[in-house]
Amino acid sequence: MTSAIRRSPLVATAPYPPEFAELYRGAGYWTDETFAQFLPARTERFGDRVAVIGADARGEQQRLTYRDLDESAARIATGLLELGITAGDRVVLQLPNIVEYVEVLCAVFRIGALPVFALPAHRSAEIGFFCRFSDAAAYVVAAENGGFDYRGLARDVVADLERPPHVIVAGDAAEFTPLAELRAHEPAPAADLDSGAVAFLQLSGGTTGTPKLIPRTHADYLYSVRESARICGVDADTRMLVVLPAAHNFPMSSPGILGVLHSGGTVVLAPDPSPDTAFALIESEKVTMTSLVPPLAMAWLAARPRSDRDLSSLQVMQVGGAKFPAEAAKRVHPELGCIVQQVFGMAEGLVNYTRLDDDEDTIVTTQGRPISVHDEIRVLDDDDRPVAPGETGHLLTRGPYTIRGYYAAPEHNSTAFTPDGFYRTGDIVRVTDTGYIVVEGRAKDQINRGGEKVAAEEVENHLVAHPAVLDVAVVSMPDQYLGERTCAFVVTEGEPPKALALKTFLRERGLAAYKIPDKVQFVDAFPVTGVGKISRVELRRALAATLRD
Ligand code: OOB
Repeated sequence: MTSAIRRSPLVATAPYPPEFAELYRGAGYWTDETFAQFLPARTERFGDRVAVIGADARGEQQRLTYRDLDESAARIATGLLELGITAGDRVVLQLPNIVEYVEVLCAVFRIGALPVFALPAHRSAEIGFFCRFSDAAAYVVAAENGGFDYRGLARDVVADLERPPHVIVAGDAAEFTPLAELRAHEPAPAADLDSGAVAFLQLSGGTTGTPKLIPRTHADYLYSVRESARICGVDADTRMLVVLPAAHNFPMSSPGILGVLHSGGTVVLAPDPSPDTAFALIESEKVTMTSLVPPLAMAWLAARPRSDRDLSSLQVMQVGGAKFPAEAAKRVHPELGCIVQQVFGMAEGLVNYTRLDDDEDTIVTTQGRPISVHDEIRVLDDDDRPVAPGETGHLLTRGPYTIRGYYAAPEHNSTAFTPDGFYRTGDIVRVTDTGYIVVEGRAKDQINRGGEKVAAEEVENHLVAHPAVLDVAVVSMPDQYLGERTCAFVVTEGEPPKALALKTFLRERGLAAYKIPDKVQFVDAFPVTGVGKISRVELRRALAATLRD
C-alpha cells in the first residue's frame, strides 16, 4: 500500500544565521550526529543493556534491550516506508507512556520523517489542527488509554481533513493500520540526513489563538540532550522513571528519555502518575531519577508517610514546568531522601538547571542556570531596556538550542523574536549575582495549570463561537494545588447560559480537557486599560479578591 498523496516539503523555517551556526559548530556543540543514527550508534555500544521497561498497548509488561528497541524501530521504519511515508514527512505522534512510544519515535527518526509531538490529552480541535497545519502523512495513536478510545478521535479527525493522514494504531486497530503490521518487515537502514535540518516539531505552550509548532534541528536538540545528561549526572546506571507525558519536552530531553538512551541507561515508563504506581516502580525497578511538575512533587510528599515502599534507590527528583515553591523544595531531601533539582525550561529551547552539587539555598530558591555559556540571557524592562543587575524584568534569550522562529508563523515571529534573534519568553525573572534565574511571574497571556500550559486566546476563540457569548477574557486564578487554574470572564447577549453548558460546548468542539475553564464568571462588562484594552490584570485582581472573601 502506498500513499496516493504526495506531501509538500516542510516550509523553510527561520534558520540560524551562518555566523551563529559556525560559532556553535566551532565550539563543538553542533555535530554531524542525527536522530536517524542516534539509536543505532547507542545499540553498538550498549546492545544488551535494558533500554526501556514499561507496558505495551495491550497492557503486557515489556523489557526491551537496546538491540530489541533498535530492531523494532528498524522494522517499523520499513513499514512506514511501505505506506509511502518518507524522509521529511510529518507524523503526528499521540501515544501514552507505553513502549510503543519509544519504538515508533525511533522508527520515525530512522527514516528521517518528522514527529509532531501531540499529548494524550489532546482532542479533535488540537489533533485536527496539527494534522492540517503540518500536512501530516501519518497519525499514530494507541487504541485506547485511560478509558479513552483514540480510534474514535482518529475517525473524527480524519473525517474533517481534505488530506487525511494514514492512521496507525498500537493495539486493536479496528479499520486502521495496525502497528503490528508495520513490524512484520525486514529492518530498514538509517537515513542519511543533514544534522542542521529540522528533526521534529514540538508544541509550544502558546499564547496565541492557534497553537504554534516549534521546529528543532538534530544538531541543536542533540546538543541540549548531551549537555543535559552530563549536567544531571546521567550515565549507563541511570534508571529514569517517566511519569509525565513522554512527548513533553521535559521528560523527553531534559535530560529525559533521550538523555538516558544517549547514556546507555534504562527508561522506566509509568502507566499513570499516581504516587502509588510510581513508588511501586521505584522499589521494583530501583529507579534512580525522575522528573515531575510541582503538583506531582507535592502529591509524592503527601503520600510518602502512608507508603512503606523502599525509595532508597532514588537519587534525584527533578521538578519543573511551573514554579516549585521554596517551602516545598526544602522538604524533598528530608522527606524523600533524594536531591531536588529545579528545571526551568521551554520547548522553544533554553533550559536551566540547579546543579546537583549546588548549596541548599540555591537549589530551593532558584530555578537554575542555563545549560550553556553560549545561552545569552537578557532581562529587559517594558520598554526593552536592560534592567539593573538583580532587578526583575522580561526574560529574552538566544543560544545554541533556542529556535529563531516558529514553524510557518512569520507574523507571530516578528513580535515573539527581536530582530537580532532573541526569543521573548514571556517570563518575568531576575538573575542572581551568581547567574541563577529566579522566575518571578509571567507577562504572557498563558495560564500554567501545574505545568500544563493554556493559551488564553485559544480558549477565548472557542468560547466566542457560542451564540450567547458576546465577549470573553480568560485569565489565571491562584490555586493551592495547581498553582493556577483558569477562569473565563464572559459577557453574554441576554440571559447567560449555564456555566456547565459553556464547558460542554468547549468539550464538544474537541478542546483538550485541561483547557476547559475551571470557573466561568458572567459579567456585564470588562474593566479596560487606559487605551481601551481589556485589563487582564484588573480581572485577575478582582478574581483574587473574590477568592479571598
Ligand atoms: C516546560 O516547557 P513548556 O514549553 O511547556 O513551557 C515553558 C514555560 C516557561 O516559559 C515558563 O513560563 C514555564 O513554562 N516554566 C516554569 C518553570 N519551568 C517552566 N516557570 C517557573 N518555574 C519553572 N521551573 O515547561 C519545560 C521544558 C523543558 C524542561 C522543563 C520544563
